[in-house]
Amino acid sequence: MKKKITLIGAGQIGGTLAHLISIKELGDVVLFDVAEGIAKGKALDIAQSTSVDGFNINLIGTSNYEDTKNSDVIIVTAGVSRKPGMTRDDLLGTNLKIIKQVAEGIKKTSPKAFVICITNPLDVIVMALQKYSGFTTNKVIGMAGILDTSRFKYFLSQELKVPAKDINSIVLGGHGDTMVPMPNHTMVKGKPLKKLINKEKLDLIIDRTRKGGAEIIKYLEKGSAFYAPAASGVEIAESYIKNLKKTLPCAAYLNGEYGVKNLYAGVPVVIGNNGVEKVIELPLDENEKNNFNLSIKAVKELFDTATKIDPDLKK
Ligand code: TXD
Repeated sequence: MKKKITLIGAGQIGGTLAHLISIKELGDVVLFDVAEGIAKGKALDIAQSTSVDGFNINLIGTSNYEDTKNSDVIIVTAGVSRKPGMTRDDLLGTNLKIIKQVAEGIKKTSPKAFVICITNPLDVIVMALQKYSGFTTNKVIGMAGILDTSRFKYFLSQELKVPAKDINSIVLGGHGDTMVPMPNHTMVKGKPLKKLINKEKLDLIIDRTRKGGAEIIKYLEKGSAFYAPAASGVEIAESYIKNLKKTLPCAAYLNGEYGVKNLYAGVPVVIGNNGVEKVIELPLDENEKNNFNLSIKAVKELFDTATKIDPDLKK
């Protein structure tokens, strides 16, 4: 049985997701957007590459939730993105309203879906999406850690002149300036990173990783990163659909793990056909623990701001 994958938001990331999912033949694609023409136009454009790329899936574009009915996977990118000089947190008010509409749409039509949220500010928006939809916490997850880790690995690979795929690493915490790259949990071709790089260079790379999104926004002037974010979202969807049980850094619901309760934040999780199957607790040293806790504090504060904007989130 072919899977049905709905992409809510057919903008830069939504369109790229549709293309990658088609090429990988992960399932039939429904591109949904309030701007109906964009959804229809992109779906038709990708569909017209079927014979060139040889994939066998259907694509449609729509602005009607009925067309998304009984989706297996939903990836949400609906919302506004940052302009130069803005932080992710500046998007909160607008994107909360949009996410409320999205949650209402998908809970009526696809109550059994696995939902991957990409919209910023990520950790708070994914938590709002879970609360507004009422879906179980194992079925709602946020994508950010895969992207942040991939950026960290890329910058390291350039510095150390090794392929990024030879680097094992992880970035934890919230998807903001307080994210926590983990040099102690980074191995390069089986060797500990700290033996291969001096502190000064490592600090520069950590800083560049934290500001990885802003660097691209500055170049683009209009819009934010979309190729790497889309590739990262697809990795989660694929692990769920094919039950690969990959361990991936994602914004997941924490219920006591890492000493955090009732909050979404970036941690390694196992993704299989039950959604989030396990939260992996890495041992953290003092410094890592402090940085992780600072990041959690920032997520909590932003969630408190969100509850002031919409008291429904307190429920
Ligand atoms: O790591 C991560 N999580 C991220 C997140 C990395 C990069 C960008 N990230 C965030 O993803 C970014 O800050 C935005 O909040 C989202 C989507 O980024 P994208 O670049 O795809 O934004 P676009 O191109 O503006 O597309 C958003 C689309 C646009 O076509 C709108 O018409 C649509 O969202 N939109 C809606 N669709 C459905 N329903 C509603 N209500 C709606 N409102 C707007």
